[in-house]
Amino acid sequence: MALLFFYGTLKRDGANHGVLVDLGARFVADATTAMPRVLVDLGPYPALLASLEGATSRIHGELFEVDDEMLDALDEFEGAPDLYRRERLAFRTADGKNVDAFAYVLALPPPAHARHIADGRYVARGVALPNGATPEQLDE
Ligand code: PCA
Repeated sequence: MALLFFYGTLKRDGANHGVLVDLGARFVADATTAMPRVLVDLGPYPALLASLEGATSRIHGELFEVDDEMLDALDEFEGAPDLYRRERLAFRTADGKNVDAFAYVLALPPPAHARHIADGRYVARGVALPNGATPEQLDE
């Protein structure tokens, strides 16, 4: 089993949550990144940046457990490794446990139109992407 943290359109109220449902992912807990990080809105979906520069807040999201065999399908949906790359980071669950999990971090420099989400919470649903995320969706 693999533990993954979702902060964007794959969350339970997100436009692409059906992808997790179809893969049989199991909700584990609400959680935040252990450290402040930078979350930006790219338009169709948000992204956690690799750089810590300008980090103001921990990022809020949800931990899910999936079978290891499902990781390839998730990577493909997220356009990994070109658009996002799956990285192991530290998280804290809502009930105070420290855990490591994978999260999708933007693999590209953020586009100029990226908007900082200073409170670390992506509340939009985002855009449903039946064929997954690609770098081309970020051109504006
Ligand atoms: N999907 C992944 C990364 C960004 C997005 O919209 C997620 O929900 O964590």
